[in-house]
Amino acid sequence: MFKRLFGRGQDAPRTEEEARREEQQVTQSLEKSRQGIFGQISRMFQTDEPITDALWDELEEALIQGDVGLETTQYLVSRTIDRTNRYGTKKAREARELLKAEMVRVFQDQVKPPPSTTPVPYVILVVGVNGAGKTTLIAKLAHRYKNRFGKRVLLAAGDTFRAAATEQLETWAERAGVPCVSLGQGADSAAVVFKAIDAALEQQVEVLIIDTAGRLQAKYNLMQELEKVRNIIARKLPGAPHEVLLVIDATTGQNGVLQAKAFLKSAGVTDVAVTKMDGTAKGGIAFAIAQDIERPIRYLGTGEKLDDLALFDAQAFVDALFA
Ligand SMILES: Nc1nc2c(ncn2[C@@H]2O[C@H](COP(=O)(O)OP(=O)(O)O)[C@@H](O)[C@H]2O)c(=O)[nH]1
Ligand SMILES: [Mg+2]
Repeated sequence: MFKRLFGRGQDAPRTEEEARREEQQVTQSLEKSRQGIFGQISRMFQTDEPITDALWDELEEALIQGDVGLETTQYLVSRTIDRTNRYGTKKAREARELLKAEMVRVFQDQVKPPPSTTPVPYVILVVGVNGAGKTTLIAKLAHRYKNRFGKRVLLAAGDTFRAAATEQLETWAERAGVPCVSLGQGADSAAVVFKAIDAALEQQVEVLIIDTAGRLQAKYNLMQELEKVRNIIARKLPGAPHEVLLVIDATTGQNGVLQAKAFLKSAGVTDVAVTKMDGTAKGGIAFAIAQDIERPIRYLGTGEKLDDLALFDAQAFVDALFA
């Protein structure tokens, strides 16, 4: 199960032990979801009761309550009904695995094949609204690349808008033991990126991770700025950024997904990270994200510490919801 990773970049290889540890983190972070709606769904499909229309209605209602979203819910329910009809499934218990398989498929529809080579420096641009968890995720990624894979990592404090944003990244960089390029608050974020790429080339950095601003009050300008930053990166380093990671806070629900959609075009999003899974009972938001954003979910944030990061594995995620 752990071999089927969405690995792009240099973070793909995991030992069995690492995979197991991350699976435990995910299972723990979904505790609230299991106590809520998903536990209820799991129990609905644990009985030997015959399958009835009422069961499907109940499932539909529960999935919507679990923040799976209307469209994805209807898709999941109708596909599961089709399968049970096709296989002549009679008992609720027997439909459980069929439902889970359809849930896994929602995520796998977005999987892309990994590239054959990894560029150096591998540039990751991290985008998302304020408070989504960008800076924390960058610290976790830096920690992961450096300490688990021994990569030379550099951070760039591209969120020059918010007071203390650069200091926050610098503090995290120190904790993760990686250098950080910063020009302070109010600096031109393009200048930060320029300097960071020069430094990356000079110091033979393998992974450059760039933080960005996320203020939505001036949405139009933010998108313009992200586009500008992306163009500057591309001009300085053809082919970069190699990964544009959109960070979405799971606790913001459907509204958060809607906000996140604004980034797709301007930022050229390639992948998604879902943070604060540990802080919500509505883990179902991940399905809505996969279907609405139409990008693979690469990471789950499972807490506030450097280690609280898991590679997203569709099967492990669904198993954890039903555990
Ligand atoms: N519980 C929990 N909190 C998180 C997670 N990721 C980030 N946070 C918290 O969310 C808040 C905002 O994070 P930050 O990285 O500053 O967001 P940014 O504005 O997008 O850079 C901070 O208090 C973080 O500690 C997570 O996976 N779980
Ligand atoms: Mg930040």
